[in-house]
Amino acid sequence: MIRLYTAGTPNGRKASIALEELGLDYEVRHVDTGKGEQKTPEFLALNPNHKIPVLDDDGQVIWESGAILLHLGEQHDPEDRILPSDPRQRMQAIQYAFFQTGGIGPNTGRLGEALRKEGERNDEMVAIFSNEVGRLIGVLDRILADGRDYLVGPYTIGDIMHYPWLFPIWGLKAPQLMERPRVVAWLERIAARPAVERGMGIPA
Ligand SMILES: N[C@@H](CCC(=O)N[C@@H](CS)C(=O)NCC(=O)O)C(=O)O
Repeated sequence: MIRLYTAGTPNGRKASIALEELGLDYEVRHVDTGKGEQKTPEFLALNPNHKIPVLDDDGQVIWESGAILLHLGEQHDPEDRILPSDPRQRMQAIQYAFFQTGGIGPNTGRLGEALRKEGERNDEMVAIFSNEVGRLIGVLDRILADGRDYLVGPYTIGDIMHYPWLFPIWGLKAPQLMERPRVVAWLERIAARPAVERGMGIPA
């Protein structure tokens, strides 16, 4: 029995995309972070860091989106749909997952916060995070420059980790992204996957 505690945010969607790619049966528990449901004693018993996503896989509780995707790849992916069994490719997939959690994730998150601060918008912070997001998109562009379809070559957790964070930047047609046609083409390939479309819609 797999249960996903999630919300309609980029980190939550990484987990639902991975579950959909693997075709697993799972129950969705919507955690309303706007109402503070992630800070209830029940939720804190699952994740002391009060954040979604959390996965309960038959009693094993896992938090941190990267750890959840790695667990799903290791335990539920006999056909290498998200985590290659080839050791070199597997390590590269893990590398790109780490790269996302230390790169695009926090910097896009902080950029969003700096932009949302109405009346007290900190232009210096906006510039710092915006430049860093642009630089990281440039790194992705360099990785894709040899014509590979996905970050490792085959589609992996490394792509899944990045997509939901880049999706809103793509939607805004931000120049840092639109000036990188290789990165846009990579996002289009990911977007065309039916499991990605389903995963992005969870929770409904
Ligand atoms: N490093 C965590 C970040 C998770 C995270 O930031 N979740 C946000 C939603 S996208 C959240 O639950 N925020 C509620 C809170 O901080 O109280 C991961 O990758 O899972």
